[in-house]
Amino acid sequence: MASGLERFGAAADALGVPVEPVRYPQGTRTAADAAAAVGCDVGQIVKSLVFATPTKLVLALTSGANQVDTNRLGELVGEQISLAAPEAVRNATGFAVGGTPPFGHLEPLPTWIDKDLLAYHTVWAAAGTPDSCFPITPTQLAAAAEAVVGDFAQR
Ligand code: 5CA
Repeated sequence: MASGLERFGAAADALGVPVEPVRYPQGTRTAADAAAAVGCDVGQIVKSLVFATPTKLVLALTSGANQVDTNRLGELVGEQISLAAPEAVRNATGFAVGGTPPFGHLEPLPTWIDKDLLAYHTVWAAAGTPDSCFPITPTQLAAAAEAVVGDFAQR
């Protein structure tokens, strides 16, 4: 069984998105862990958060500095949302919570991206494992994830 890192690399290749993941033995399971490992602002870390509606799963690429306002994101999605169960995340994306990458999933999910991420030159997202991240420009990230830009953070 290929590791999450290998599977994400293959999925990114298949999408034609060049990625250069970096492994951090100290771990990158949370946004704070990832920011400490990478040495960047926590706001530059991309949290790939899967939410469930009554009918589907959706993905919210959220700045590590922000919490999702589920009412605001639900309005954008057009349905009520709640955080998906870890099993649902793994089944839909092929990756575990803590290492879920922002694209390259088993099934493409309707995706929104936090507008605050667009303020950075470079952001860092999980590369398929809880000890890896890769850098990408927010514009490239939005394109690769086919994400809609939205304002859904708690203010
Ligand atoms: N590797 C880091 C930085 S890229 C990372 O994946 N961060 S994350 O925020 O996208 O993933 C951790 C997130 O997983 C948490 O913010 C939380 O929303 C979610 N999570 C943690 N535990 C659970 C759980 N039991 N059920 C559903 N989601 C969970």
